[in-house]
Amino acid sequence: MVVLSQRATFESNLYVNPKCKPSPALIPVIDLTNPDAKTLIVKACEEFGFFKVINHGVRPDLLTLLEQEVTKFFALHQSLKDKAGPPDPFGYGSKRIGPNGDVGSVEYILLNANPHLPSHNTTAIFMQTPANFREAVEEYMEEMKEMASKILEMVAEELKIEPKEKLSKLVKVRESDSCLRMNHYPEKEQEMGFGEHTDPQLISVLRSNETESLQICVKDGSWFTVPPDHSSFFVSVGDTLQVMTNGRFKSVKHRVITDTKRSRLSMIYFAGPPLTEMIAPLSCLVPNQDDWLYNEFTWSLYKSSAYKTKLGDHRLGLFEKQ
Ligand code: GA4
Repeated sequence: MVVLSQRATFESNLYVNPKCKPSPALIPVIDLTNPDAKTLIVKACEEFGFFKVINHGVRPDLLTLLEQEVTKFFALHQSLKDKAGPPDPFGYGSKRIGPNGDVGSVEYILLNANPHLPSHNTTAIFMQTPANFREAVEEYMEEMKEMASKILEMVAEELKIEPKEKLSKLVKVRESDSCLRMNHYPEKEQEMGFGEHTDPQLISVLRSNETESLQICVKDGSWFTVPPDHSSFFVSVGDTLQVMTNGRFKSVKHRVITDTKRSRLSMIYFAGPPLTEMIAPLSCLVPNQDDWLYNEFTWSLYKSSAYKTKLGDHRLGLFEKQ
């Protein structure tokens, strides 16, 4: 099944590009219960680095509860929210994105999704929120971990990666370095909410309300608006999976533009490997190291290098083989 999406009328600098002809992009829709899902996922990762997931099995009441609680949090007085910031990188942040001067029309909460780390759930932000919010966040993180692992397992099966848990276990293990981001973009004349970037992790699982704000960049460099779908999830390929597949999958460039009609709420789970994990093209996919497009690195090194970059930088550049 495919969905027709709209060509974005805005380029990164927010000026209308008169050369943009309206031509539709096709965003693959993957039904997780479809026996062909793994083949379709791999095709989507190769063509777009992006797809939509339906029949995901996540309880709608959990999603509603979480959304209500997050909405309540963002509705608090600014001085209260600021007590949970500035982000380091976890915590509450407003307008500033990352440590290197990027700004956007957004406020957010970034949480560590590893329940085994001492900092987990003890951050100021968490201690100030009601217990049912904290429980919903915990449960949501578990659901997202499950979904991300399931998708990675399907990828491994389709690509005949042995053992088939090779990718999924990076997310499932106790040491997995994943995080959860909740973003609130105020309703506004079209402005950059979150500038163009790729995600550094393996894959990201996104859910949002019905705002026409998310845009992805396709192979020919043109931007398309992703038609929103409140009941589905959207999955994007991150830099780490691009490296492990030696560029067969591409991490998708994306950005968020504020919606003129309503504010946008989004939640993204970034599925990352353990900090000590060595990232390199998988030898079962690319047996000859001479064919590797990237030098190997630990996730910890890539992450610290990523945090020294600006949002729109080509982060993998430093790790590409000459
Ligand atoms: C992009 C993906 C995730 O939102 C994030 C972001 C992180 C941050 O907001 O602190 C970064 C950005 C993201 C990549 C480059 C650096 C780090 C902001 C920034 C300028 C949480 C992540 O892991 O990388």
